[in-house]
Amino acid sequence: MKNTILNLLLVSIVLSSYSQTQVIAQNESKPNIIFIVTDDLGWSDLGCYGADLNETPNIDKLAEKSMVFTNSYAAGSVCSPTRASIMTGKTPAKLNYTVWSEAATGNAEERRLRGSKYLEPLTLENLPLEEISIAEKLKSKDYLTAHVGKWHIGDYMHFPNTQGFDVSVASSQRGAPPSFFYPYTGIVYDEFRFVGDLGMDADGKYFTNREGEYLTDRLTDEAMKMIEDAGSRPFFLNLSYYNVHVPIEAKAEDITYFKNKLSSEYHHQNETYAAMVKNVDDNVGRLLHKLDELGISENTIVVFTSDNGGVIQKYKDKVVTDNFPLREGKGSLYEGGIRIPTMIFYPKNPGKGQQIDVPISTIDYLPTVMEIAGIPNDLDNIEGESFLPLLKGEEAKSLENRALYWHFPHYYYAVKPVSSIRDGNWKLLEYLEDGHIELYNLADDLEEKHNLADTEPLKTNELLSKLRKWKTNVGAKGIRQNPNYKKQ
Ligand SMILES: [Ca+2]
Repeated sequence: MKNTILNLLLVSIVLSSYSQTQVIAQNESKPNIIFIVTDDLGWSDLGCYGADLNETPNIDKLAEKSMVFTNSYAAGSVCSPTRASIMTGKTPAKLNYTVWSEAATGNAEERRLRGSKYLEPLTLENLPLEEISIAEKLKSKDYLTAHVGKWHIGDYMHFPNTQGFDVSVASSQRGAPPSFFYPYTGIVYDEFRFVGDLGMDADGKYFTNREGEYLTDRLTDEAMKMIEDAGSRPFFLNLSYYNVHVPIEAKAEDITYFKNKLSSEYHHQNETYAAMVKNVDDNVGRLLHKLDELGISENTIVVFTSDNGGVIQKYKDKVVTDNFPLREGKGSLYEGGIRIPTMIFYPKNPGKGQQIDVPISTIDYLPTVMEIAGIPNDLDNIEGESFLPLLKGEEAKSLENRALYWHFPHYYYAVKPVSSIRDGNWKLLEYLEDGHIELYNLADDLEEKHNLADTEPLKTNELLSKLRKWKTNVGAKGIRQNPNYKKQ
């Protein structure tokens, strides 16, 4: 017995003199958690998801040791709603945060003035302070909580520090930087925009020589600094890249590389966008390398995902991306707008790149992370469900059997106000202007080409009834006739 105690003492002395960080970081009950949330990255934008022009060797390598989700959904089809769902475990409809912040209240007023036939509901532009966030929950377990990058769910009075983040760098109320190059300032829509905190180095010096610096490189630098500074504390890092949202801007040498690679055979035809994707990949590589260097990779969960589907409109006369084989893109409730690439490295049960086909949603992150960190789920009004069993390689019948819901009572390019449900392989969309219904079977029609609403009336009624019941339960706001509308 004495020998055993002596040995333990010796081991602890050796370990503590070797590296305290390493010893405590290996506390498996509190693994570090990193979310890498890209912006507008489409379902087929990564090499491991079938991209042709784009190249993502580092992310593909991460996929090889991760679980790769083939039916991962954003709870919203645009930025802010999904981001709010990640933070709270609630759907955008329940939060009444169904459109991006800038469009939330102003757009409804604008439509009223324009005399459109239907008015969008008034929705939130700030995540209410009383909402309980994933960071608040982890902070209660003594995690260091850090947000780096795009926030887009609130103004300065609703920044990450109001939602449980100890550290917040480069946050922005707006959805996109004016430029991806230093100093990240400029006029957009007649408004002066900037990305906070990046004009000053950590040593307190302003405007050092950062000419040509690219935003995503800088965010990764800041994230790596945070990881180093975390020392012995377990950390939650919400690394929220502004890539690959517009403005479509990348480094000249990367653009040249993809311009030379372009082929008319490819689905993807935008060399600058491919260069932006490459930059994300480079930075994921750097970040993972840093985890290896610090010896904490084996105790760090890494989630890589996006916030909505890829943009299929043009930016500066060039189509941004293509979500093949999925229909449509950002804003839409067809698969191209909501199905997103997602991989998770869970060190206790590392994957081998295997595909998980069970649908998951961004509403599931809060309960999943709480379960991982051993935090009792006392939140009775969230809608997400922990998918930890899937990470452990176990069955999850309740996830397989549940339905997922979306509600977008707004206009976005060709997208009209619409609600949707996915139940098993069935997917139904209800368009709110004229009430028309579409029903698809994703098992053999992933492209959503064959509307079965007329030929499958029983299934249509079943899903429609579920969808409407859900909308009533969560208090989803609809569109309404504009009393001031005058037919031209
Ligand atoms: Ca987005």
